[in-house]
Amino acid sequence: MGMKRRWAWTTVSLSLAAGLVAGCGQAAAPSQTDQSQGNPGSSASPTEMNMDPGMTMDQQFDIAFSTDPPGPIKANQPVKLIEKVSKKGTPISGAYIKLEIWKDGESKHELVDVVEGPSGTYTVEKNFDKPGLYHVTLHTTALGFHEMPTKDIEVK
Ligand SMILES: [Cu+2]
Repeated sequence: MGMKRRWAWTTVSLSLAAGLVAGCGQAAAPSQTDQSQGNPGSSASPTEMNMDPGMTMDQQFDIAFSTDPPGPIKANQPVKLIEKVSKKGTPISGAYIKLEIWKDGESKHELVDVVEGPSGTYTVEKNFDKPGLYHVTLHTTALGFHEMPTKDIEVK
């Protein structure tokens, strides 16, 4: 009896964790991703992963990304990363956003919080310590949907 309950609880926990990873795949640390791929228990239902070919990737809201200064961005100088979230021109406040930042070719990914300002604007000040190409994935949850476009930043 007690054994059964424990198993049931474990199953629920696992499926919850799997759901989180599936919803935001790129946010998972590389080591975690490797583990779940090698784990025979994590056979996430394949039907969910299949994209219906007739289904267009309709964007539920719009994301604009810019930097201040606009560029060129120099290493070891603070730069503001600015994300604007809107739908049909109307700013969206209260979005949940994490920026995932990594240098091209490097496995270390950094998750950064943003600060919400007026008019659907979300910013974070960042200091890139080395020149090179960086990628920024804008993990954005708003209106019950998740969008995660990736932008490139060239640091001189
Ligand atoms: Cu995401």
